[in-house]
Amino acid sequence: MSLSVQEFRQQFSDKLMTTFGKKVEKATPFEAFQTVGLILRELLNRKWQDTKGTYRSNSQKQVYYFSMEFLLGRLMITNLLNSGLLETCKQGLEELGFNLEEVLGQEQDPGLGNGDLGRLAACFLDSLASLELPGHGCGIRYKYGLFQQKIVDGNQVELPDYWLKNEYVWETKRLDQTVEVHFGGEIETVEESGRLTFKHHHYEKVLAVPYDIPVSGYQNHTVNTLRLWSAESTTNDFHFYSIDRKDYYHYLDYKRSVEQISEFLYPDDSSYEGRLLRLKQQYFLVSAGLQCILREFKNSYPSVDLLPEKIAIQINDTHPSLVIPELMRLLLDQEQLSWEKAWELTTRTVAYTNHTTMSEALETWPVDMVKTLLPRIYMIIHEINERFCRHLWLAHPTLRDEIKHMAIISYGQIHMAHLAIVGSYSVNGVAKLHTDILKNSVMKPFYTVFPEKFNNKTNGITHRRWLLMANPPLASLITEAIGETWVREPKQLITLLKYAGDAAFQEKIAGVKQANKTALAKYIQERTGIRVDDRSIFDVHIKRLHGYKRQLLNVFHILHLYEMIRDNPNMDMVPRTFIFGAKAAPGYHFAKKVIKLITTTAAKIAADPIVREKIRVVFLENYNVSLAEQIIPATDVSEQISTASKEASGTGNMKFMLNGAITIGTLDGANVEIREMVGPDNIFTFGLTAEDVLAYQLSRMYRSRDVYNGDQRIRRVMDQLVNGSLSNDDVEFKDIYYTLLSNNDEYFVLKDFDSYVEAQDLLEQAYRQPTEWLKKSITNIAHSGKFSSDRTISEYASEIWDIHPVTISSTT
Ligand code: 26Y
Repeated sequence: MSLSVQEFRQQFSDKLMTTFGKKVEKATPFEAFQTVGLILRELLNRKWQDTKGTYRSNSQKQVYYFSMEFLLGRLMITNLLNSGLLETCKQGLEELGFNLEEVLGQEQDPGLGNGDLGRLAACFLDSLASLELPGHGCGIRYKYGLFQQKIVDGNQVELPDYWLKNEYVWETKRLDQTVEVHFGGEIETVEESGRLTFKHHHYEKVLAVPYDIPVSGYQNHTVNTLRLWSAESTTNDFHFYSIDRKDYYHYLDYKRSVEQISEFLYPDDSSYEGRLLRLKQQYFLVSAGLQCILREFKNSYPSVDLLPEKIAIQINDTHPSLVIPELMRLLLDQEQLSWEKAWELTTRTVAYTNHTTMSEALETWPVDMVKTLLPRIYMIIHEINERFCRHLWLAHPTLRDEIKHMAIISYGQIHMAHLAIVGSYSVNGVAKLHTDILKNSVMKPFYTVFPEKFNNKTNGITHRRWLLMANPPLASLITEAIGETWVREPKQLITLLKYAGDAAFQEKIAGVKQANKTALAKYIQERTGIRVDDRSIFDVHIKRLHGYKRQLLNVFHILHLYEMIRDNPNMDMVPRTFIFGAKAAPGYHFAKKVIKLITTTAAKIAADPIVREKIRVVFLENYNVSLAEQIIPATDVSEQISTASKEASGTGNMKFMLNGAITIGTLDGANVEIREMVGPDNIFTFGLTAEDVLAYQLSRMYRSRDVYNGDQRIRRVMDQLVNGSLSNDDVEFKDIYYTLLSNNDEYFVLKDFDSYVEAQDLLEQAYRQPTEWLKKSITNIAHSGKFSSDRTISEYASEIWDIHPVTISSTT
């Protein structure tokens, strides 16, 4: 649907008047934003209807991506670009006296995710719609997203993220699609005409109300659905006006407890705690989502036997793994199928993606908790476990010693990853190395039993958001050189290789990077008051704060440079700006100390007239999707320095290379595949390999203290933590110090220090050769096509889901 600038202006002033009762001259930027949103929604609604209609009439197989997190970022720019209205809107708004950037800036980031796993889900939705694939998201509409981070006196302070305070223009409440979810109570088993039936009594009833967000594809007619569930109370079961008002007070308690369910997103990432409320959230999502899918399915198909032919359910980590027993429950108790039939349908419908091998992130729920909260679900899990263990005993006698490690229920805990593997037809890791670790070490016995289930799907990112939208000057430059097919077929970026050594093209690339750096420098100054040298190397480390991601290693390198510059103020080095952005889980003490260490180091350097000429450290608060979009286009060096084997994939690494940054990284996650693509000359790798790390963990032969004793540079750096030179409070950084020395440095920071410093030196030398550096940069961009989520999603579609593109026919 195309709209002329004239028509846009007309619609804008009409909508503004009908919605806000205002004339254009009086509208605030926020009202302008809402108004554009409403115009777009009307356009999207038509396509949305057409998409649903086409899927229905074609009896199309559809996939549902279940995830506790969707980190969408702003949607206005995506929707404008996808509808082909960006230019029209920009011009129209300008003519009306608004600035597009300012209007776009009004949109709140819906922070419905922690980090990579949630952002991956959002990239997947974009690729599904852009590839015209029938696939939808299913999640929770948290009232409060991930906390807003403020830095106060160098420390992280968390503030609530009430992202819904202004009406969210993209969502539509679908009251008519409400379903009930039941918690607690007891199960009565009765025999009815030769069949056991299970009656649920005295349960707590929760209403699940869906809010739908349209997911538009890039300049096509597809609009898929992201359905987010909100928990609401029912009023029907209470006598509000009873004489003693007892019922009314009960109602208030009940209402509070229900609304808690979709109140907030848990701010933990990679560290798991078995909290009752989180279990409630998980079941709420799963039960609401499945009931709704099944209801729609039964309206379209004669028999649930067709389920696996028509529907695939992908679970994003184990967080929604209760889909397995819940689907069993619906098929057994509601559809009256036999156990065998229900199990066959379930295990041919559900597929599981694993995102971590770290034991502290693997979910287990206490049996007692599940039994009390979800009594029927517990019975079903118990039965699945019995049958699985019996099968192992009979069919895999060589694994008899392993059974206790493979059981779904053991030592009073339910192991969700085991449940997910047993109950699904596909188990995938998110990068080659990660999948290999799953197969050969962490999930090895399961791989022996179900080799056919395991497969790899290396992650990807949507290059439309992360290049076309986040870095328009670079996108234009690429299009000028190789045409615009790369936008739909990112693999075409490879044709840029022929310009890698082209002086004129290099100069243009350098110009774009410089302009982006200047813009970021300006932004940093506005936000923090810090003036950074936009000619220095922009060295960026942005991601969640976690021990294994080793922000600490980066800080140690900075503190080492500090010492070197103090020793030799005339040291010849290229000035560098180290930029950090990271949120720490509120209860993660160590991570918060690392933030304090970064901010303290930043302050110390800023106060030192000699050192600050050469290095600067900036910590940008409240790192989120929108901030990433500002930083990544301006980055020279991408820090991807996790302890090898710990980062399943990473996706930031891909966003940086797509924007021409050079990676300094370990051979971990998708870094390994990036290196394979660009070749060892175009990436700086260092440190222990995953194999080394796993071997050290087994042999327990690593002694961090020996490294400390043997390397004077490390001693000098570490001594700064405790000798008062960083902080007057001499206990401030003691915990970090002892984690590394007394607790033996779980993440091998000291062990990798030397090779990190060496890699940083090599990198600096390379940077001094602009022609070579630009060649590397262009080579990285050229090879980034492989890391588009379009590639990832095409693989899921053909190898796991068996879904196919469908062109949406217009009914209007
Ligand atoms: C159980 C709960 C506390 C929990 C919540 C969130 C546990 C884990 C998470 C999030 C995990 C996560 O973000 N994992 C990341 O998944 C990415 C997408 O596949 C990978 O790129 C990344 O390496 C991995 O750490």
